[in-house]
Amino acid sequence: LSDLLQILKIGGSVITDKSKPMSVNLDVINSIASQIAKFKKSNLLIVHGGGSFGHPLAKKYNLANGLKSDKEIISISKTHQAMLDLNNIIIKSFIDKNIPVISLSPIDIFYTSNGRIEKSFLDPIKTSLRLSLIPILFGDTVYDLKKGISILSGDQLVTYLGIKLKAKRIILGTDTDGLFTSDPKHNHGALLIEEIRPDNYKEIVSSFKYDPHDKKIDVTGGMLGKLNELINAAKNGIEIFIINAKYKNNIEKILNNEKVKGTRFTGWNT
Ligand code: IP8
Repeated sequence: LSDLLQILKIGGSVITDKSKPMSVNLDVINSIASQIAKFKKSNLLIVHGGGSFGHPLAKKYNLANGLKSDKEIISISKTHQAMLDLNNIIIKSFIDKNIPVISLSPIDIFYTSNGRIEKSFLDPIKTSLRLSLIPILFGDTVYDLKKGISILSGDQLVTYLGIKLKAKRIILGTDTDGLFTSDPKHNHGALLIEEIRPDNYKEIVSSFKYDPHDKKIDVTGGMLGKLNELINAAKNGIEIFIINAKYKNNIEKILNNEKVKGTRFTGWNT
């Protein structure tokens, strides 16, 4: 069962409008739901990002760096609730299309230590998958053994779950056509990196720099953070794709193993 598991992450910039706090791209959410509704096999797990729901609040209260004073306790409630609100919109859209999803909150499942997952209780995820439900998790506020509170990104989640649940593939649906040599939205000379393999990944990682545009509202590390998480999963033999989830039927195609423009990590064992 588990060797066929596919994990799909839907980026916050796909499903929300990052320029406006608390705004969703409902057309995109509904389109992704319709595409997933056509995917008839089970063994799918979905994670979504925070976009304009989680990130502005997490940044305002600096939650990724822990809790500074007891007065800020309410910021945890607000940030987690913002993620539940976004999750609820997605869950509703999926259930409207008859997709058997189940929402699971990471704050109930994971503890981090200095921002990295330290403990987890995966039974609810495993049981959901066994019943052919599609668990939907999200980037979330989580309790941290060292800092009190932290932000667990969807990217860390998918790589951790990919490795623990022995997923076959991880698919990252983003708002660009894959991983580029620089940000294609701000640099016309940016080139698509088509394949990441054992012989070229080190060179690619070291050529990457923090992108100031990306960092502005994204508290969990932007593209470089994403890349480092993914290399970790690729080294465990998981095949990974970064594709544009806003483009037509890309999600449907990739789930069905059809070719889609994007970046592919071949998956290898070191
Ligand atoms: O967008 C972050 O999740 P991400 C979630 O996957 C919050 O990094 C609460 C900011």
